[in-house]
Amino acid sequence: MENIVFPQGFLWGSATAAFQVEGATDADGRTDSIWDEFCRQPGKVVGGDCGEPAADHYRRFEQDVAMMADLGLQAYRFSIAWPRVRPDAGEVNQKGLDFYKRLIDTLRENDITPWPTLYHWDLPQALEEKGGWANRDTAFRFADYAAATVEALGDRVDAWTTLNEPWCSAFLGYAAGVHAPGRTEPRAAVAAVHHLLLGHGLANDTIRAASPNAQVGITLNMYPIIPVDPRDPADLDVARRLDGLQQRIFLDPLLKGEYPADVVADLEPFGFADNIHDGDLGVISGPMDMLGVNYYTEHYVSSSANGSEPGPSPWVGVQQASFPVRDAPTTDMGWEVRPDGLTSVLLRVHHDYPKLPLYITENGAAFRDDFSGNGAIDDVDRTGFIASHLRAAHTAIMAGVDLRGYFCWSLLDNFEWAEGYAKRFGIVHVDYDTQVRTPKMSARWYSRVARDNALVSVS
Ligand code: IFM
Repeated sequence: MENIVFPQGFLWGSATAAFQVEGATDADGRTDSIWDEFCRQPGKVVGGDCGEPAADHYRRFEQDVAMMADLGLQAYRFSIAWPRVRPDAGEVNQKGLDFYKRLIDTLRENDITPWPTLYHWDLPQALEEKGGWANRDTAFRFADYAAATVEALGDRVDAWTTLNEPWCSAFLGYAAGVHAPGRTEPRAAVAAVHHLLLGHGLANDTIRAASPNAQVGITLNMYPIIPVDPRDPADLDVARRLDGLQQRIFLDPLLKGEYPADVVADLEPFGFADNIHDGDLGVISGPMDMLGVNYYTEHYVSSSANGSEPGPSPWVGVQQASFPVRDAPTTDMGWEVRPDGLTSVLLRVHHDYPKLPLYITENGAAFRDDFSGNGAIDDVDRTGFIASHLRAAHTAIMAGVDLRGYFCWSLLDNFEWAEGYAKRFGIVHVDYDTQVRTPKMSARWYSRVARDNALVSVS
């Protein structure tokens, strides 16, 4: 038996996001998001199936909350769909807010802490038609949406997250074009970075004014970026640039009140600095109570194209980077299993930035799941993945990192964006034809970890 005990009060949860699980895309006044529109375009999403019925969570949330309670989960991280609350980015839609009221009340009745995120990539399509995140006005519309949401739900919520993984929204959506809205415009991508951060800052102010006792934070996806040859200046430079665009372009303005000078210089050809108005950095760097860290793998990068081909780079201005393949186990996403990288990112934030409480708001893995003869899914690989990452998180805590909780991604199998429904991240299996839920072995094991507040042997 391992003896890995987490600090008292450590929060154990699981996570989902609205468009990935809810379904009911035209119920109760919801209108299109950029993902509804993106999904209609042929070839954008594997399998072509998108928001319907997903895991039908909109209609089955009571059953799902009961399942979380059975599993002993203490918190549920979910996202609120902007196109439900302000359809077409227009007037407030009471029916949309009522859904989240019911969800939150059901969670609280079951002693599960609601942990909502305001934006997990589902921008109202009506705003994309006005320029999307490349348009500065979208940041202000986001603050309006945040204000309406907090006014309606603030008496029930103690922890708010503004944005999930703004890197994906900006670079995958506006530069690489592999996520909605599918644009391949580097100038728009770097404008989107700044406007997402501005939206965060404006929403942060709004939430703090309306709900002074609530904690407010943002969630970033973090990866150690490792040069293949640390003696090769070209590899080192690629790693610096990618780290700048992936991590520091978000962490520095949020936590230090300035953009990194090298990144601003790298992005000069794309007019990045032109987006920054006087006073913006003060708004962006407003006080925060916590930082969410999403961790999946490391990035191993080279300046030469040996290894994997560079391909269309979502990392603006780093066209020469390649991502060689190392000899390591990978998940069904093709991502290397690298638990030590989680310790590294937590230590990095701890050492390089002003200290604030951290939460792992996503960590988990897609693997191919098979039912065994007795109808169970013995997902040894996913269980092992989570166990190894919890060990890595614990190592960071022992080194002094103020890590307060862990949310496994994901509670339910769901819509994995451009990969469609083929990739399964859930600790609970969803049969998309019948909507039957089957907790996998990882769910039963994770349930014990949450109840014991300690890592128990994988068996
Ligand atoms: O499914 C996504 C989630 O929406 C955001 N973080 C990464 C997950 C796995 O790709």
